[in-house]
Amino acid sequence: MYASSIFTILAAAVASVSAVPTPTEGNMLPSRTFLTGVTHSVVVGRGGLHFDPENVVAQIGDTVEWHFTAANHSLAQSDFAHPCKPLADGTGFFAGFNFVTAEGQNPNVYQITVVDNSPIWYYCPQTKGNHCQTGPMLGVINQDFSSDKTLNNQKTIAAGTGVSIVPPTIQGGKVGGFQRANPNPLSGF
Ligand SMILES: [Cu+2]
Repeated sequence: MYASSIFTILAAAVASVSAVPTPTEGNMLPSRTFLTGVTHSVVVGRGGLHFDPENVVAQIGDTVEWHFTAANHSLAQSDFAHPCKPLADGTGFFAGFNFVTAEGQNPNVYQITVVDNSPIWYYCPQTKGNHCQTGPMLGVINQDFSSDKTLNNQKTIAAGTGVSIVPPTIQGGKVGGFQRANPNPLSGF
């Protein structure tokens, strides 16, 4: 009688536990698209001729923000196949060479807003030292990871492009007139 009661209690307990929904069966959240407003910081020139991180995954509505360390870097939008060359005149972004700094980081940042899920390729058009080719100083936002259009493959293309083309016009993006906190505790400034 006693043993039977225990069994009944245990059985009830097991049933109770198994009735609890488990979160390990997959993400049951409905698919949603919304503006997240997240800011992704990229350090320009950290550790040499590089963008850090050089590969950013961002949602529509997010901001990507570049912080410029010492030296005279910039960034300009390109496409995968032409890594050290701007998009056609009037399209894409070019930050200009307005972020030179002797030490630390420039007080201004450059920002763009992600408006769709297409990959955004960009490079540093500094021709003194051929940053695009020798870094190679290349970056991408929302690379298609199922494609062979990868940043590593673009670097191979960049190596054979000769001299970078500096865009004729500063356009796209915006300059933040203030310095945010160090975006990367490992960046050394
Ligand atoms: Cu550069």
